[in-house]
Parts: sequence; C-alpha cells; structure tokens
Amino acid sequence: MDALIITAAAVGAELSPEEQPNLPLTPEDVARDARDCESAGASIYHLHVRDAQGRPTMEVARFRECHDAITSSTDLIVQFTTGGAVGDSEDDRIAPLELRPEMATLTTGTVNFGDDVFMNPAPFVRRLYGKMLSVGVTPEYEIFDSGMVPAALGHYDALGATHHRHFDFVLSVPGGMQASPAAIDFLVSLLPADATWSATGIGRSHASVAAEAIERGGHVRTGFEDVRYVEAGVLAESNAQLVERVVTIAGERGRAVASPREARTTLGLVPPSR
Ligand code: KMH
Ligand code: ZN
Repeated sequence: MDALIITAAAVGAELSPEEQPNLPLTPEDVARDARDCESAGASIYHLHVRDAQGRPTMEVARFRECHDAITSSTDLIVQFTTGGAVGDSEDDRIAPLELRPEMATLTTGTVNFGDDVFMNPAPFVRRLYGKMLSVGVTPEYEIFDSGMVPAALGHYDALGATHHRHFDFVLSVPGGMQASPAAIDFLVSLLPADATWSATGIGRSHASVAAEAIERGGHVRTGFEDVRYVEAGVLAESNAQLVERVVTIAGERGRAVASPREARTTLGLVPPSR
C-alpha cells in the first residue's frame, strides 16, 4: 500500500467561528495551522478562506495571502477549493485558479446540501475543468454521490486530460452519499485501476470512515471542514489534533504516513520550483 496521504480540510465554508472557536481565519492563523498540520502528518492542505469578519469568501487577494503564507512556511501541497460556499457564483469559484495552486477540487455533479443545493451543472464543470488544465492545476475529484465518478471519467476523456486521477469521497453530507463500508466499496469499484482515492465522513461517521479508508489502501481527509469534535461532545483543539487522530488510527493498522514529497510522487505532481 502507498503511504497514507492525509489532507487537512482546515477552514471550510459552512462552520462558523462561534461553532468552532479554533477555526483558522486570518492568513497568520492559516500559516500556523498549516505548519502544525504538516508536523502532525498532513501532506495536503485543502484551502477555503475567510474575510476579515470570518465569513467565507472567494476573493482572490485573500487566497493569495493565505497561499503565500502556507507555501512560504511549509512544504504542503496546497489544494484550493473551487466549491466555495453554496451559492457562490461560477466566476467567483473559478477566479482563484489564476494563482496556480498545485491542486484544486472539482465536483462533477450537483448535489443537495442540507436545505441548499451545491450546483455543478455539466457546462460549468467543463469550463472549470478546462480552466484548471489551461493553468496547470491538478484536480482532485470531490465525490459527494456515486454518479459523480463516471461524470469525472467522462470529462477527463472528453478534455483529453492526462493527469493522475485522484478522487475524494465526501460522505454523509445531508443529501449526498451516506457513509458505510458498502458505499466505499461501491465507489472504489467504479474507479480505474490506476486511480487513487481518499475519503472523509462528515460529522459522526468521521473516525469510522478514516479507519475504513486506511484498511482499504485509500487515503484520508480530516479537519474542521468535516468534523468539529475529536470525540463525542469534545470540540477539537486544532486541525493538527484531528490529523494526529488519523495518524494514530493508521499506526494501529500498521500503515505508514506520507510526507508531502511522497504524496507528490503518489499523485503524479511536479514539486513547485521555489
Ligand atoms: N462548501 C461546499 C459547498 C470543495 O471545497 O470543493 C463545497 C465544498 C467542496 O467545500
Ligand atoms: Zn472544501
């Protein structure tokens, strides 16, 4: 099995600072949080950003500040969100790609998101994917339901893409695919043999999804975007604490944890020249 790639989805768009007081908000918070996550064992930092009031934003200037803050103090792979917050405009979701992060997310279908709808109609996915390819950003397919896997494979072929294909299964969003071992097995069965995958469970399913992914040779995403609590009723102190929990689960199962350099090799990424 490849060494375990741990993604820190550290900021998100749905959680408020009132719900999780340790949420990193400013570029300084994000830089410190990223360093701590890297020390704990993360190799990818999935980045949403917040404005001065702590609200989610897709403002390019804020992404630039946070991107620079992370890359100047860590070796982490920075992965921008292109999902943003539910209701963000298509143009706003695409704009930060001009900063050419190493990776960005790509959701290949529309899904109910609680009482909201996370909109990803096929024409927009084609435009977003085309933009990523034109600026050299490697996508991670963000899979909330099973139909998004064949959609991703179809877009890859249609656009003549050649990058390594990495999928992240985001399970237990209300309205999306539920978390269960059978659901993970089914999603994995849809993947090409040379693809890699990670998984995360939103909320209560989080730790069990991490364990199931580790046992199956998948990778794991964790962080405040996906889970607020480190155990029932106990708010996590930091994203690094959540990363440490995944490292512990991996250690109990004899799975080594990847460095950012090993993660780049597994994911076919060319290290940035800096
Ligand atoms: N905030 C969600 C609506 C992504 O980052 O690409 C979408 C999301 C996915 O978080
Ligand atoms: Zn996200």
